[in-house]
Amino acid sequence: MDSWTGHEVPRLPGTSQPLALFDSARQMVAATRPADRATMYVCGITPYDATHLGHAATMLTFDLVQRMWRDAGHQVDYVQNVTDIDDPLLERAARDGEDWVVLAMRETALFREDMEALRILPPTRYVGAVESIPAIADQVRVLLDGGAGYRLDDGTGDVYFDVAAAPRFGYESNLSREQMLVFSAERGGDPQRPGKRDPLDPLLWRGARDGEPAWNGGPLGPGRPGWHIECAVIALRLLGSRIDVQGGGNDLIFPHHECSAAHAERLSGQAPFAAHYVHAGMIGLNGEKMSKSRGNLVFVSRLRADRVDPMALRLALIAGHYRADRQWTDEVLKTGQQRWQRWREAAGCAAGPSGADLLAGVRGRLADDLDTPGAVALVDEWADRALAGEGSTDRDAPRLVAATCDALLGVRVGDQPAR
Ligand code: 5CA
Ligand code: ZN
Repeated sequence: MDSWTGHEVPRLPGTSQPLALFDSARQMVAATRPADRATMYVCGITPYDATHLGHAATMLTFDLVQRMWRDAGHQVDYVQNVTDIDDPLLERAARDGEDWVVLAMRETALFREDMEALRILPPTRYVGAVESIPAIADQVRVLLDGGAGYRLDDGTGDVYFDVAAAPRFGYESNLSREQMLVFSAERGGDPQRPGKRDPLDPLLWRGARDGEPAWNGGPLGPGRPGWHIECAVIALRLLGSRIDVQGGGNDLIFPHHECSAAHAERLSGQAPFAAHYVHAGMIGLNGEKMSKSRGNLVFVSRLRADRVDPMALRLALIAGHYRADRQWTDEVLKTGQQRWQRWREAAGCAAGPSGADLLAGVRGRLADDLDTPGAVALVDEWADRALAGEGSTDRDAPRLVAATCDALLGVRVGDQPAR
C-alpha cells in the first residue's frame, strides 16, 4: 500500500555518532551495528480507530532511529505494516454497521496524514496484511510441512505453531512461563483453547468462519492469517532473515515479538531474527495505558483540528524518554508548546553560542539510547543563552541549531526548508 510523503532532511556537518539502543532480549543498551544498509521493521497500526498519542510516540521513537542512522551515513531500509485484517477491525466494523475494508482504508489514510503532520519520515515500504496473504499462506504451509505447525482436529481448519519447534522461545521477552500465560490471554492469544499441544502455541492460520472474510489458502483451506506470522513473513520477505531492529510498543514484547521471532527463525534457520528488539513505553491518560479497547484516547487528528501545532506535539512527546511509560497531561502539552515557541524565537536570533557544540551534544545524547530529554535540555540551554545575547560572534549558530533540530529531532524551528 502507499506510504506517506517525507521531507528533505538537512545534512549536518561534523562527525556523526553510532547509535546504541536498549535491546529487550539482552536487557542492556548495546551499539547498533548496521551495514551500509540498515534494516528496521516496526509494527504499525490496526486501523479500526484514529491515531492516538501512543501510536504517535512509538512511531516517533523509530523516526529518531532512522534519523540517527541516516546521520551516520546509512541507507535505511524501513518496513512498517498495517494489520488491515484482524478481529478488532471486524468487531468495530460490525458494531458500527460499516464495511471493514472502508473502515481500514479511512483510518489508514488518517494515520498517514497524522504522520506527515508530525514530520515522521515514511518507511521505505508500507505493507498491509491483506496484500501479503498469499505470501503468508505460503510460509504457513512451509511451517506445517516442516513439522513446526499443526492443524487442530476440531474441524475449524485452524493451524497453530508448535512452540516446541522454537528452542530459543522466551529469549526475547525473558519472561517466566506463568507471565507468558497471563500476557498470552490478555493480548490476543488463546491459552485455554482445548486441543493445542502447548497453551502458548500461537495461531498461524484461522480457518474460514461464517460471516468473516476468508482468503484462498491453497492446501490450508480458506481462512486468514494469524497476527505474529503476518509480521514475520513481511519482514523476512522485504528485509531478509537478520534485521537490525524489530520495533514497536512494549505491549508487543510478548507474545507478539517473541512469536514472530520464533516464526522467522524457524523459517530462515537463522537467529536471532533481530539484533535489537526495541520497545517504546506506553503513553497513558488518567493513569491507564491509552488503548482503543479502553477508549481513553487522545487523537492526533483531534489536537490538529484544535490547532495544536504538530511540532509542539512532537516536542511534548519527546520530552520524556521513549522507554518510559508515561502519562499525557495538559501540562505536558503546554510545556511542549512553550518550548517550541522559545526555540523558534531563539532560532530567529542573529547569533548565539556555538552551534557546532550544540550539534555534537545533541548527537551524543541521542546516540545514548535516544536520550531525548537530555537532547532537549541542551537545546533549551542554548536557546536561553542565545536569547540572553550570549555568543554574539557566532552568526552561523542559529542556522546550524535549526538544522540540528530539523535533521535529528525532526522539529522545524526556523525558516529553513520545511520540506
Ligand atoms: N498492528 C499491531 C502491530 S503488528 C498493533 O499493535 N497495532 S496497534 O494499533 O494496537 O498499535 C500500533 C503501534 O502502536 C504498536 O507498535 C503498538 O505497540 C503501539 N502502541 C499502541 N498503544 C500504545 C500506547 N498507548 N503507547 C505507546 N505505543 C502504543
Ligand atoms: Zn507486528
